[in-house]
Amino acid sequence: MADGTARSGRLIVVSNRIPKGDVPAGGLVFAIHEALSRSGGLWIGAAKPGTTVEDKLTQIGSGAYDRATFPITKKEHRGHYLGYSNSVLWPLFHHRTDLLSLDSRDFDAYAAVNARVARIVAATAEPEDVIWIQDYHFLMVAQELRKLGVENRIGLFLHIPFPNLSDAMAMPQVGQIGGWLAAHDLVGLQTSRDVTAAQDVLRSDPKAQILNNGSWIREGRVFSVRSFPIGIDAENFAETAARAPVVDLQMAEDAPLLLGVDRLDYSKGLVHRFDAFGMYLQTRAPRDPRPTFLQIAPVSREDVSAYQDIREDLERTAGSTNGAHAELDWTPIRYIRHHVDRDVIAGLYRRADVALVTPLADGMNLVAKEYVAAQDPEDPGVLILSHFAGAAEQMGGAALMVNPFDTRAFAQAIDRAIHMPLAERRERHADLRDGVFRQDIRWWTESFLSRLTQAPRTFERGLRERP
Ligand code: ADQ
Repeated sequence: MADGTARSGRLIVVSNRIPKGDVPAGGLVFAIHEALSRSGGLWIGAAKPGTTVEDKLTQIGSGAYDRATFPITKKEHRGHYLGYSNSVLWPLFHHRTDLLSLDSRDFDAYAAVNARVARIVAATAEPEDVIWIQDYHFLMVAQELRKLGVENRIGLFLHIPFPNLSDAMAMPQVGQIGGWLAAHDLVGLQTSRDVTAAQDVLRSDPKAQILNNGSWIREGRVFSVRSFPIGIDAENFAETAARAPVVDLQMAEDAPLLLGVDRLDYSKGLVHRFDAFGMYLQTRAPRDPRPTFLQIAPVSREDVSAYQDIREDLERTAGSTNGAHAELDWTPIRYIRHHVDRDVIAGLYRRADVALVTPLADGMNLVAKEYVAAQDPEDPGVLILSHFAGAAEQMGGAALMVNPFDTRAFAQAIDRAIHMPLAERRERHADLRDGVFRQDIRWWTESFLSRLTQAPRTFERGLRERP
């Protein structure tokens, strides 16, 4: 195998999103594309919601690997994607139980879609194929596959945080989580904090037991829960940033640029970030060059009401901060809601003096890593990072860490970042860059897949050993 993992079968990846045409660089979709390009195999994702469904894949691409979609109805999309995935699991896994919207019909749709995906995978998988399920949309697929008698190696990677036990208890299906996890051979999480949370949930499951080697056993099935912090294609991103088009931001030469790049999501802490910047503006030395904070945040999941609320909150905050501080020739906050091309973003990262990556909860946050990769090592900018980003576990030693809820301290961190001497910037950046380049996307894929392919087949042994 080109990636050094001992696999004789194909790699089958299941994810909700699947690119219909060219694969956009960056993010999860790109990571999957990278993994499959090197190993070959099959990528299965959701088709555009329609009216009728059959247990059948539609091929949408071939080459180094095949791409195919499974069908889903509009009604299922509402229940599975907008409902259970994004109005139950997403808020709950991001500590926002206040935003839960429970409806048993949504869970029924979630279970039905997961069962269909499992039937389709079962029909196509050969015994040696390795199945890799991505994210919270498909937590039940492995369990359904096991019910169908599929004994292939199955891995799950959860891109978002794992909920702590008290948050998990807000979901009616909390008692099923152990069974969902145990159907995999390997469950990958972003951080060791997530692994601890998962272990707490498993400890509350009377059927699950931890083994001496740290693996778990549940109803005769052995599985492991480990952290595999996702990375980026750092080399490629650094190159893109270095030759990115220069955008004329119409700013004074010495004016600092602060940058935020996020999907518009309540987990990203955008209102808290705007508030902290507002407080910084109130307290900054009047003789300092006037800073610009550019926030790029395209809307996402607009059909979910919590997302409409955050958009209104954000626009109100930006408006009032600008109203209080703007001058005829200066708008402190520039807020862009539409999509910006990736190479333009890479150029902005390189140009930015400070990046604000300050989520209230985040599985990892790739923007933190992209920003570091994009910097000029000779004159790097400063990463302000929230303790609540998964990235904090790897980058917390060298980034400027903030608690986004503590507005005053956050504002002080902005001031410190803007005035940080070159020697300190270089030292912090060298440390961050080393990690981002070492633990990149290839490292992530290989660590997960080699661990999965070596997972002990204890279930089979267990069966054979039975009298
Ligand atoms: P996301 O919540 O989508 O991902 P993130 O890790 O920041 O969050 O990845 C977003 C990606 O989209 C980055 O590559 C970024 O450059 C890009 N992006 C963001 N805003 C953009 C914009 N306006 N225009 C163009 N591109 C933009 C989920 C989890 C994260 C986890 C990832 C990967 O929520 O915690 O890091 O999966 O596992």
